[in-house]
Amino acid sequence: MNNTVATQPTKPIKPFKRILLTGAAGGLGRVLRERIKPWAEVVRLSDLAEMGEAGPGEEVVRCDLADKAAVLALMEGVDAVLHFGGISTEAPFEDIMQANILGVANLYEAAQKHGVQRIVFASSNHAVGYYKTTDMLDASMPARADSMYGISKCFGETMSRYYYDRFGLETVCIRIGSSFPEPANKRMMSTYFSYDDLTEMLRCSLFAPRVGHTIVFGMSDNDSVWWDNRYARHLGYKARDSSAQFAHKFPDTAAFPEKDDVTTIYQGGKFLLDGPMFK
Ligand code: NAI
Ligand code: 15L
Repeated sequence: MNNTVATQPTKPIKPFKRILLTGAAGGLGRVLRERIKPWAEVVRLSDLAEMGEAGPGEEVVRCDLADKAAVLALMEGVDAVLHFGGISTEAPFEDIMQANILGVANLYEAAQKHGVQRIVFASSNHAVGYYKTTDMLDASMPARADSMYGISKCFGETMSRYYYDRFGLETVCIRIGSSFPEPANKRMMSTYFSYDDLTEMLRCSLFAPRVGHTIVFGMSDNDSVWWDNRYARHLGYKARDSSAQFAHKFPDTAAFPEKDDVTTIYQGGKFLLDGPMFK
């Protein structure tokens, strides 16, 4: 009997051939870089900024999302995209327009042309930041952006819906709450989204058999939440972390929202006061 094959070390099967991660030089991109490797034979990392050398199983491509031809080339050979690139806070509209509006349009057109199967779009809670912290939202409720930045995320959600309806290109839009090592203030006790839970939501978004066009709120299993993910149960996401472990950092039990403080009355927090900005 020839047992040569049986004694070879088993090569793990990676479900995707090539995943593109945009925003790879950013805060979340750097966290995700290693974590997403088990899911694809090759991870193509892209950003406007420097990302360091490509490691094993990586390709590094500098690219401005606003450059249509460069984005088209970036998408060559890609079967799934984790779209984290762009401006991530309130900024002059002209800048947001380039990175987050033109950038998303370029990304979807290139993805469709190259037959990408699925995109996970890093949307934001600021698409709905003008709801109150006493409201409970679900994904069927109209967007209420709190900023130019939030409007750009609404644009991305609408763009992805259109590419699903027109071409069947699937997207999960994750309205990320606050994904940082730990909550930095009382508001984030509600919006906290641990890195492990973010990774799990990405895994679910990529591997759920069918997602169509899904909007999901990116949050951990926090004690006090403003969002109901009833329309995203098909993703199979279960949070493992909670902001409760950081409760000792905010011992002040004063009422939230605080009277006359719009940054606690509305879900978007300080974004309510940051804009609008124009150059
Ligand atoms: P970040 O600002 O640290 O990273 C964004 C990256 O996008 C940067 O490396 C930047 O160089 C790159 N970028 C900006 N303009 C670009 C362009 N024109 N072309 C190519 N790359 C460009 O932001 P972070 O925190 O890593 O967030 C990643 C994504 O997740 C962003 O889209 C952000 O809006 C979204 N998000 C993040 C949240 C969080 O809690 N960290 C909350 C909600 C949404
Ligand atoms: C976001 O959309 C931002 O990208 C991030 O920097 C945080 O401000 C986060 O929302 C938040 O609301 O805490």
